[in-house]
Amino acid sequence: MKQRILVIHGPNLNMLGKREPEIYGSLTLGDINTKLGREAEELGAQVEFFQSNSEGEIVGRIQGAMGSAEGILINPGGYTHTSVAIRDAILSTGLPVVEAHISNIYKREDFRQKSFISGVALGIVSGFGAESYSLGLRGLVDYLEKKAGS
Ligand code: CA2
Repeated sequence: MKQRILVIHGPNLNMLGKREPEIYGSLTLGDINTKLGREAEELGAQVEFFQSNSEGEIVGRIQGAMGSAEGILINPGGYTHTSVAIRDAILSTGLPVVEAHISNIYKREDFRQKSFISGVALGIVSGFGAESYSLGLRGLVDYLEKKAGS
């Protein structure tokens, strides 16, 4: 069975490639999604994309993933460091979640060094630029395939 992965991009990630390329690189969100789509196909998986600047919409989409996705790859953006609601939504679905960050949040400002999401994530990838998403996707699909085969 094809593993269905929901990819969620949090607030401001729609600005990728347009501002702050020294921190977040030059690829746009569209470029990253196209790359992930190709990689998912190579892995025999299927991806669906969602971006929102609104915490409530992200919570809603996570809840909506129950029954329509086997796993979630999420870059919660700034909500990483503030959102009990996104953490609770992840827990409520019971779906495996991989947290991805373009930058290495642990070598940035103190306030970025706390993630509300990591403690409920299957794993996290941080600091590899757009490649963090690709690495996260591979890890998640690998986990789901092993689980399905066991
Ligand atoms: O490194 C990451 O992926 C972050 O999740 C990105 C968030 C930041 O708040 C987290 O601490 C780490 C910010 C996303 C903002 O993206 C922009 C992209 C281009 C221009 C401006 C913002």
